[in-house]
Amino acid sequence: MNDFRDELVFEAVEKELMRQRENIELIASENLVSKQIMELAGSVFTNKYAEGYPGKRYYGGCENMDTVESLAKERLCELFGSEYANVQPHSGAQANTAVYLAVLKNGDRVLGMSLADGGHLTHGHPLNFSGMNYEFESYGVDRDTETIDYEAFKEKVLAFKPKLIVAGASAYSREIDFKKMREAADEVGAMLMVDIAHIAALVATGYHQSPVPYADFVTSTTHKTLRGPRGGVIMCKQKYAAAIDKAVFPGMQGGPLMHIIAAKAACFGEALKPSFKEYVKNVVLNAKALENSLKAEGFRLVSDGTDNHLLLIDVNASCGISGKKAERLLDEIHITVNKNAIPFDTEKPFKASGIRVGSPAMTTRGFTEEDFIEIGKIIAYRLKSEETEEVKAECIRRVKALTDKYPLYEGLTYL
Ligand code: DSN
Repeated sequence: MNDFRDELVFEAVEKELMRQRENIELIASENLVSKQIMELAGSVFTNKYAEGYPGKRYYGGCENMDTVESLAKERLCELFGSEYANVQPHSGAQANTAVYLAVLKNGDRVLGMSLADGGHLTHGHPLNFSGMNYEFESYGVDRDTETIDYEAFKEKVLAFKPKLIVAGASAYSREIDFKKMREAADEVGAMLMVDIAHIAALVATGYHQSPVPYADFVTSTTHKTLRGPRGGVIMCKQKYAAAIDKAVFPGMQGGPLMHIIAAKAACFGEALKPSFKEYVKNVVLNAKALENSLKAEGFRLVSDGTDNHLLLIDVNASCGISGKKAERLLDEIHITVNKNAIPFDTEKPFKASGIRVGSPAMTTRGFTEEDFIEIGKIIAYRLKSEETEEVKAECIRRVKALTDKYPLYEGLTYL
């Protein structure tokens, strides 16, 4: 067997480990997984083909695959109170694709939240397969409140008469009322799919209304607030189980990533523990602390704040700079964020007027509300000051004081 160790690749991984240790990670869709999840994602399961489902595979030698996939499915159903689960989608986009494939024909009408207002590419963006293959119409947020206006939403449902409504978002900081969306869907006999990729952990632990009682399909990723390996899942009513399974395999994917499914099983096991509920409670408290800190520093926040794990900061209105520039300025002091369009943005998406920040990763690392208040102050000092070496050095020193308090992956090295 090849025992050559590819130093070029391992060097890059080691540098990434250092970057993660040194940086305050505020990208709302990222997290820091446990050592067991990293171990499973890099386990011998990566060697195995297991096309099919537990008990019905197209390859021999799948008994251990069946064990972990069945465990992942059972645990996911227990975590969310769902009737059925498919844990094979390679990503959230694949999970959404599979639902569309299962219940739509090309050209069918679908209503989804606009990307510009906080939705997701796969919810009907014209440059995405969803917008290319189905007749999507979009809903958004109200110009004044920057939150979903459920009356306007219902009017759109009644006028457009979609076959499927897609709820959920990737940059929306307020609670979503899935019950109201179901009621609107029922007016026209539409199905409801809810993509909880961002808020999955909040839903699982009772910190956000659950869509499971109301939705025909619930899709998610496993690597955001849920803190598992990169991947996707679909939950649905039992009556759709066969159609969903068929859409995932053979409809859209071949062999499942069994090493990732093993890690998903462990992730759901972790999320079922009481300590995970405590974690999610702190995610929400920390996001609120960051909100308060930024407001005290005079920042304008989209929708004036947050109910969940993320915030959208209007840096254009607050500091007269673009999201792109804010992202760079913060990168330079070891705070990682992403530029993000805000509702009714006048800038192009690659420049944007906002940045999106979230609390999941640093809450995993152990950061407290006090630490998040300090993060808000550092962000304000950097973005509202002149771009000088003194300001930069002072910010880097304050970031280091925070990261030094919470060592990450102690003892780990790739060299
Ligand atoms: N890229 C993800 C996010 O950052 O929210 C959505 O797919």
